[in-house]
Amino acid sequence: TTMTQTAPAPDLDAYDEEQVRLMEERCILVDENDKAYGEDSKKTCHLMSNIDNGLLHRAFSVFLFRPSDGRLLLQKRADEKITFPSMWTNTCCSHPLSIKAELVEKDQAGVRAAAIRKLPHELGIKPEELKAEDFTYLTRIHYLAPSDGLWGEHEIDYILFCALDVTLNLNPNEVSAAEYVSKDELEAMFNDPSNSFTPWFRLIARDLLYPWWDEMAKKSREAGWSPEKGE
Ligand code: DMA
Ligand code: MN
Repeated sequence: TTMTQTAPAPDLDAYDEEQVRLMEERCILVDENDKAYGEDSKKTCHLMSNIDNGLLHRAFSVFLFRPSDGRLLLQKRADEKITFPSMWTNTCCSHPLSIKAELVEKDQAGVRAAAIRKLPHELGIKPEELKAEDFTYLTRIHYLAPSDGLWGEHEIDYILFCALDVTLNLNPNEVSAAEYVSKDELEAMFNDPSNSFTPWFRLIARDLLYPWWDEMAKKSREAGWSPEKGE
């Protein structure tokens, strides 16, 4: 391909063993039009040296709302995460992998399958509580964000919303805390300088979240729920 040579792998001994293992996952490489052209390791995809050479991969971000009160489920990333550790972010983010089921593009089937794989892995939600059609696909965003000098993100990120009651059983290697928040509670968190947030969550909150949150609440009201309790 035209891609320039990727950098040599850094020494990962300083990081959490399980998170290092997950760096061997195979991400889907895409061009700026989200056309898939290959695969490479999660490690290769998230090294800033490769991102600086244009390496781009496919990802997803789930925003899950509690139907009874319209609150959004946030997670705090575990201290063990190699990229963006210990930051508050949306419900769940990860990557569809370069495997048959997660490469399917029609109706975003691959991304939905990846969400149904990762919500249980990170938050302990039972797979039988999740169906592909529970997710509303909003849009894709292309963004680049450094984490530290070594690591970063450069993705085409599929945004998925859902309103669903779920049971939580956090995986401490992935998530150190989870909280349902109203808009006011989220604003208060943003205004508290002791909290840090992932750059993509800040971006989506700024550009996309609130109108859709209102839309979600309206649909919930029509279905007989009472989201205003969460305001
Ligand atoms: C990557 O999330 C995806 C986005 C949209 C930033 P992540 O770092 O949480 O991935 P994973 O859970 O697979 O480590
Ligand atoms: Mn990524």
